[in-house]
Amino acid sequence: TGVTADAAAGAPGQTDRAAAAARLNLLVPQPVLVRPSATAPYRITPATAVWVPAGSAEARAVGEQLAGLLRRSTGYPLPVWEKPAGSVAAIGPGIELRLAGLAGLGDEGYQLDAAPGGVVIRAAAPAGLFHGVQTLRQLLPPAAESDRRQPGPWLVPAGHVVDHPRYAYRGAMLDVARHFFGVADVEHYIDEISLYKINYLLHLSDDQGWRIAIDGWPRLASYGGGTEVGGGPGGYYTQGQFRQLVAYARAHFVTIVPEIDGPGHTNAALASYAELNCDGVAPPRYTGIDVGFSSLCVSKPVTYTFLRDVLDQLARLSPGPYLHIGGDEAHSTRAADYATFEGRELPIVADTGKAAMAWHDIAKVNPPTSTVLEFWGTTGSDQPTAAAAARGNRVVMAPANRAYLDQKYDPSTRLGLNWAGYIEERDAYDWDPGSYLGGVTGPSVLGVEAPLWSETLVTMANIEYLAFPRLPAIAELGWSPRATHDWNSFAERLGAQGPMWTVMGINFHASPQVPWA
Ligand code: TNX
Repeated sequence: TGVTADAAAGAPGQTDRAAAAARLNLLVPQPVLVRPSATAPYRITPATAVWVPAGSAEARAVGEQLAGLLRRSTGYPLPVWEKPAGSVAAIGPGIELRLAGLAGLGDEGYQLDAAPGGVVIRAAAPAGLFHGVQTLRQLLPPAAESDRRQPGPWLVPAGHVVDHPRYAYRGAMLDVARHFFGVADVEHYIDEISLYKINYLLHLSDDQGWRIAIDGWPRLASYGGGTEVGGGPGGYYTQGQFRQLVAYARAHFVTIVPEIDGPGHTNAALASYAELNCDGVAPPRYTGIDVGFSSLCVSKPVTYTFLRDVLDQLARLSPGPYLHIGGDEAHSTRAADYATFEGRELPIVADTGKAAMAWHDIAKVNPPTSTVLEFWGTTGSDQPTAAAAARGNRVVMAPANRAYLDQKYDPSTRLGLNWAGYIEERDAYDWDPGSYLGGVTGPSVLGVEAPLWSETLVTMANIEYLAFPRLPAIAELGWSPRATHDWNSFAERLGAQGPMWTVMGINFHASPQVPWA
């Protein structure tokens, strides 16, 4: 009996059950522990409810997201009900999200149990419930992700999953400066990255565009935001729109880390305000793809007034712990000036109450140990970064020849650049953020990031083509225990994501290295 015949008969058959059981071993990122059980699967039916703990608006919102998603494809009512506080009795039939302390799983960890009577996801905090729900989405048939009613049956394989992240920081920087992407696109990307338990995002300014309205400096957005690579119209977020993005990210347990790059990568700001230039002359706006030609004026007091205004406002708009201040490729700033500049900017960040994040170029000025360094190099050694790690700075690993989503897969890839090399799926997966960089191991590693620079990207489909399937590889490096690292296992589990991406309309690169289901 095939899937269609089973579904038509109304009862799940052997094929559906076997497919469900298989899905338990096809998760990305691989959980810490997966134990299948021999019992029948749980079947979502018209009687299924989603239960949430009383008194947590955040947990309730996670339940509403799940119910909303599954109502579209199942056509079932899937009401969201609060479970009375203190009640321990089994309830059902349903999917229960339960807030409960679980030793050693942290705020992002969760435990998922599926049995014929229902599914329970337990976590210490709403973030863990959210991540557990992402796992549940992969346990259901791909058709569950459809926005139209599908036949089912909706089987969740019986089993036990215990899970928590290897690293706290799992980023997916999106460059909205080289080409501007509006709120709807960024929200769509948040949907896609959060399915893989990515939790940090966003690059907001560069030579080609300034993308956030700043009170007191209106020309940054209105003029500096008014173009992009290739000369298109560009755009920017009002502070209201930025708040909307922050809230949307937060509802997906993603933290926005706004990046305002400096002293280089600043032509859009320099073009907007003549006084920011040492010679007092504003350069024209820039729509090419060179790097390293612009610099804020290190000696002028107005430079720091400008930075304080920008960073103060961004700090108030962003609830996360970090402000990213760039610091990369300052080829037009003399070394002594670079040190002076960072020596003035880092205390401004500290005054906002946030910790600074910066590209690892900043390691050479001995930033305070609270500064998180983002490593974008392509070799396994960098003396200043290793020295900073030895002093106590933490490092996010984004080696360009492994983690840069903007690099081409191979010479035939039409989008992207190739200065760091070609990155096929296995290159993106087969490295260890915990030992890649000499002297930066163990607790020095805060996590990973998969930057997506947008020099060549114009549409959401362009973004998806470079991010999928490499983003899930970096997500797994950031989440899964090192002991589970195995290319063959990953390739098979990744291949099983294909049908779901097709249902979701994700324009992915069908890497020839992956056995697509
Ligand atoms: C280098 S690596 C950059 C970006 C470019 C990218 C293109 C780094 C911190 N800066 O400005 O967009 O290469 O791949």
